[in-house]
Amino acid sequence: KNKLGLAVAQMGPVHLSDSRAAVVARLVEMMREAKSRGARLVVFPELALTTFFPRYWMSEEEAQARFFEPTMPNAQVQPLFDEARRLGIGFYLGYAELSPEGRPYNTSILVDQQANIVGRYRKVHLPGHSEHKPDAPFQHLEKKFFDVGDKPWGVWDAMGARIGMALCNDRRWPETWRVMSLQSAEVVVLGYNTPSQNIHWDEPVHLRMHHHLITLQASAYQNCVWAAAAAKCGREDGFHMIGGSVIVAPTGEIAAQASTEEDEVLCVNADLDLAAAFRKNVFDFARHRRPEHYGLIVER
Ligand code: ING
Repeated sequence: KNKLGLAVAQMGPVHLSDSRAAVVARLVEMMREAKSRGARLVVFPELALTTFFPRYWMSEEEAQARFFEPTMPNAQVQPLFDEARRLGIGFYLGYAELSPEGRPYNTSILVDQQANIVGRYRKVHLPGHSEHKPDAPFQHLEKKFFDVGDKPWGVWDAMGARIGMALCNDRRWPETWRVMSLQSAEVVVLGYNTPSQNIHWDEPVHLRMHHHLITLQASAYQNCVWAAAAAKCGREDGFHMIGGSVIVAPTGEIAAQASTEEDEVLCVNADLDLAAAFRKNVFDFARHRRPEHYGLIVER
């Protein structure tokens, strides 16, 4: 059996007053629990090292000075890399990246069981706005603080599986998933920070969780992949974000789901062969896809 011990480490709130050292200690604690429960890969959230700072108006210079990582790894996160190597467990980590060229990205990395960075992804779908909305209860300034990613979604051979990475809003777009399943991804891992309140219209709060779950379940099924999604959630300095971290099977069924809005580890012994039946029949891309009729999707 082709099995992958797959864990999601959901994070509770990270407040403005929380140091990176305190945050990394929480990540190390959850990495240990994931390992003890048989995980070979643990998924941490988007922007895991800091509070969700795009909710605050500030200059790009201030944001970069306070919330971005100029190098990865660095002194603050080194304990996480050291623990990963000691335990022999791989991980996905979301953080705010200052690239070597000095460009700001909302980034995730895939780190293998020897603590080598084997993959890097820079968020393509940046939600929110770039102008100040002084009347809004909070901002969502990803379009101000981050550049659009410079590469499409990739898939890497690591931890004995073909692993694709995405970030938060990406999960709402079918193209994200198809680009990875066309590269034969077996597992898609992603972190998210999803405010429960919509600042644009009075959206019923239950819809946040509903859309989050149907998106992951449909996408996992339609692309024959395991999906592992890690929230950073709860009230960060009073601003609420949804939990609902999940591991979804290629059947579209939820295999594990968080029940708190705090630090919580989910772990599933994912059978990677489960997707084979769907790839061989319903979603045999070679036999059934008709790209000659899909052109509109990539037009502007
Ligand atoms: N957060 C939210 C997300 O896509 C959002 C923003 C929520 C956009 C709901 C549209 C609807 O989950 C991030 N960080 O992308």
